[in-house]
Amino acid sequence: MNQTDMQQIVAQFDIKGNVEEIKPLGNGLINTTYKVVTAGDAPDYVLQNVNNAIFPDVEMLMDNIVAVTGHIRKKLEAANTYDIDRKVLTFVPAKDGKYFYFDGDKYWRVMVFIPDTVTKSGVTPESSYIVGETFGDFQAMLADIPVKLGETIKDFHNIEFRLQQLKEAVEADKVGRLAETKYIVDEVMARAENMCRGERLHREGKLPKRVCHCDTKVDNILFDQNDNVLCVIDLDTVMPSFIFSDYGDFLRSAANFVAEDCPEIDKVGFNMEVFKAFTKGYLKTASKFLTPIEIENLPYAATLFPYMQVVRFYADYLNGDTYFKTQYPEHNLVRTKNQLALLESAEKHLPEMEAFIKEQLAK
Ligand code: GN1
Ligand code: MG
Repeated sequence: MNQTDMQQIVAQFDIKGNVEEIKPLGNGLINTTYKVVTAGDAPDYVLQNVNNAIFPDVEMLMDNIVAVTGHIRKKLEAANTYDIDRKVLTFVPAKDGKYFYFDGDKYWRVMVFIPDTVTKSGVTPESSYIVGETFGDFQAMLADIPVKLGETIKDFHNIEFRLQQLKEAVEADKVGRLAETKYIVDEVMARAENMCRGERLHREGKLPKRVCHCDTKVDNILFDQNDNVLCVIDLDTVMPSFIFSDYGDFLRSAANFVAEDCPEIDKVGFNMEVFKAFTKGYLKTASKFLTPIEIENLPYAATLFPYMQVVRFYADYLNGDTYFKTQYPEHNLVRTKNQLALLESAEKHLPEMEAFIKEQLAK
């Protein structure tokens, strides 16, 4: 797409100032992002093309995001917070009042660019503590949002649904990969009943769904230049889920000693230092609204997400790699084995996790 086409898209939105330049920004894997530089004192903007193949209902997605950012803004205003425009994202409506513009092919949205920020990837115990605190606070601010959000990806973190998808993949065995890897099915099935605990508790009315971020990584936080947290970004997967989503998925990605696709499976392991720091930060901000059942099941959540990723990666492997991008034929199998090893390691640490959480709450 050339500058003139992009300028025309930006012109559909209610922005201030004259556009000088539109250039690529960041390196997201799902959406495509640009920075819109304006002349003089007007703010700069972020223009984003929302991946409609992954997010089928962009209108619902933007309704969610506008509700969530609006609610957070009100909370920050009520608390007399300083510098609010740097602590929550601000989306700009299109000229027709909608928060997106469809050009006949792609969906676009615009938000105000927050200057002088830093993003990080990778974690240390210190950054895990901050991320725990930040996501706990994010959930706490949204605990009383008055609207019901939509599910931007239906059944995204529903393990019963993910197991059903795996069963279908096993039955179809589309590309003949089952025979050699069948032990993985046994590993999955042996744990299935226990892992569906969250869905069961929900049906029994004992476990609520709350607004969760559902992609909790340190990369999804903006920091200022002095390492203070400004705000949570990448809100496309914000939707109703068990709080386990944010707690468990962060640990899955951050508390592994190696990357999720590291083929040296003997190096995989659950890092209790990261677990402790993250949990400490999370409980600091989240324990005020969590129920006893939610707290009691945090260690379960730390095992649920490696388990869910085993189920999703393995199903994709059996289906012939149609969902997750792969760089070589066995990539999804390597990821599956890696996450299975992480699951086993986390399971061994369950008693230690439980003891740590009790100790924190007693303080
Ligand atoms: C995908 O795109 P990324 O890496 O943020 C996936 C997550 C998985 C993750 C595993 C929309 O997230 O659910 O946990 O890969 N996102 C979607 O690497 O399916
Ligand atoms: Mg993401």
